[in-house]
Amino acid sequence: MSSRRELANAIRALSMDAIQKAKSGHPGAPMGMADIAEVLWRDFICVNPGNPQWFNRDRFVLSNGHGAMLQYALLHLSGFDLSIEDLKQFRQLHSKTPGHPELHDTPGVETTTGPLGQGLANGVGMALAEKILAAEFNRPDFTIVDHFTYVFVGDGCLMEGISHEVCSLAGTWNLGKLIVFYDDNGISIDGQVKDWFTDNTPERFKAYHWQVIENVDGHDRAQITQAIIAAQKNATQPTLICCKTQIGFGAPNKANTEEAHGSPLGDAEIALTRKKLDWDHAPFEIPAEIYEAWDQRKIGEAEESAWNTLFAKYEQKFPEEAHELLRRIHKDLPADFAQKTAEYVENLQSSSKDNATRKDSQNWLNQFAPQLPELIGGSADLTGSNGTLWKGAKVLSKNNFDANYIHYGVREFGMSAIMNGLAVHGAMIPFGGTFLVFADYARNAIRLSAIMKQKVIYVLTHDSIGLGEDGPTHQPIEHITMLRATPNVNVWRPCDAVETAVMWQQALLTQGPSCLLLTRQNIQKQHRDLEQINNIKKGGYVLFEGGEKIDAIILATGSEVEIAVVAAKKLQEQNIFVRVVSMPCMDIFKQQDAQYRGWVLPSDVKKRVAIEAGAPDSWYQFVGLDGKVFGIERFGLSAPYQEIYAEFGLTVDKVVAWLKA
Ligand SMILES: Cc1ncc(C[n+]2csc(CCOP(=O)(O)OP(=O)(O)O)c2C)c(N)n1
Repeated sequence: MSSRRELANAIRALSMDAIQKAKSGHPGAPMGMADIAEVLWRDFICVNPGNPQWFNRDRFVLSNGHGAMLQYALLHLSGFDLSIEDLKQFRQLHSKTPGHPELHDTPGVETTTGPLGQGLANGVGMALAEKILAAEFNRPDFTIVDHFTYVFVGDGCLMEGISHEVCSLAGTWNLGKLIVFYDDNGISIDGQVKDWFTDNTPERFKAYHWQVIENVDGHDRAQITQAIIAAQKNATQPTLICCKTQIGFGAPNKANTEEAHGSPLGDAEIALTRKKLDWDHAPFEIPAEIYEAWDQRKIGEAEESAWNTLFAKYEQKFPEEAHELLRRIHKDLPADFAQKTAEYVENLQSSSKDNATRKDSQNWLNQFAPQLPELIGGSADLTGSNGTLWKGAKVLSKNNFDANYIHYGVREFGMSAIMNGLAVHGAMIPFGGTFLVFADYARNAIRLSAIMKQKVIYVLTHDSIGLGEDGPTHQPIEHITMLRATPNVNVWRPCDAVETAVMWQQALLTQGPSCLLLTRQNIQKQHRDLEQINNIKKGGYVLFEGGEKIDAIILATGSEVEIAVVAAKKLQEQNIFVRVVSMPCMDIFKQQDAQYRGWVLPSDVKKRVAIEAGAPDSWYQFVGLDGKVFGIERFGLSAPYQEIYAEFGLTVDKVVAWLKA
């Protein structure tokens, strides 16, 4: 029978050989954490390789995602659909084994990791999702939502500021089923961390109200086992298991040095490592008995089948709950969602008033959030300003997880990465608010929502100089362009209640992130017929037509649409006929067919103006080089907003003057 060290060495060998073959990668962490991974994956983790999506599986996150080969080796050895040929393709074009773990690319990978610290935040989100769903759906004798979330982190994850944001919350929320393994190897890329990372990590986590298990020898199976048992037993505190390990364990010259961190060990060192580990198999050759010992397929199948039996009984006893949970797992919106929201939009056209779009957004939530129990709202301490709380929302606290609203505190990045964790966990749709200007703080998590195509909704209010007196630090300028430049994100900037309602409807119908940019200030309601209302969801549409012929086109979004319409009306009085195109979502407009785009923006109309209180860059594709963008290319000002608009020339008179010139 293979010894457990040999089983761990299979991970080491696969990692060093795949990285050597790829001529790039990070062998140190996989080799250092192999013993921990072997104990966790063979003795504790509850997953079904035959069905990686089984809902009640334990979640595993490799937050130190550069150690990707560790996860690939684990998945391969455990029997997931990841062959030895796939491992040989590590880091190659279109392989199932990309350079860092990517959701959707590899069966068994739960979230995309690599940007350090965010996997840990995703893990907090997953553990939170488990707790919220358990509170809603579990019944006595029917703990149908009941799993652990395991996260591996390195020094890098714990140095990143986001680890503070999310671990503070995990402690506050008593996330007892979150178990984090700290790979305390004393090394990061620049060398020994003792010169840049001297926190007392155990004390730091105790201060967050975590259970901390210190001084575990990460190469000693008995100690690792004991630590996991103690972690699982503690239902009221998340656990940090601090494991002392050697980076590159087994490599005689490179272990314990930064040389093992991020480059192939090299043929000579690999040969010596084979000797030292007593591993005399050829690259990518794993003895049958080692495969057998690792194989989790039967156990996983049995675990899922036991759960299926439990769920079948649950379904009999609690048919409504079972049906509801399945609906959410399958990402189905309530059957009448599209119809009801469409009717609401039509009514709004006559019933709504001039308003701030953040208020319109809150009105929409008041109407529909109660009908969407999968929505988990929240804000980074700007609830009142963002308008994210709706009537009847249940606020989450450590004593109440039967909830759907989260006060994240002042933690924009943490909130956003936790929302990614909630979304990838499944059965929930998170949305969270902050000011648009602080999208910068959340930025890389928004990027990961986009890479992973997760339905995470960012409510970003105070979307321009229109917020007024708070001044340049609070007035977004470059943010709209930055968000639009991010692939897979729909950036909405509605101009009134009707567009705001369509925006929410579309954000919920889209499998991917949406950013909702909303005003602080009141803006004018626009008039539309039914066809125009129906065209809002196309991202851009003709809102106002000056006359039969089109002398010029003004494009605008959000608060600047009213400037465009008033300017067009003034010009109409002077027999200059201007079409106004409202473009609440440029990303979606660009996806429309050429015929529609050409109909909205006829190519023979060259005189074009765009108005948007932000960086002008994204508009030149629509106005052309001869066109004019009324935008802002400097930081804002502290003053009543009407004065700032005048100061920056974003006025009806300036637009009229340019079009007449
Ligand atoms: C946010 C972020 N910043 C920087 C990097 C680049 N990077 C990858 S690994 C690493 C060092 C991580 O050190 P540690 O967690 O101790 O990993 P180990 O050396 O133990 O493998 C850095 C800086 C990254 N992946 N993410």
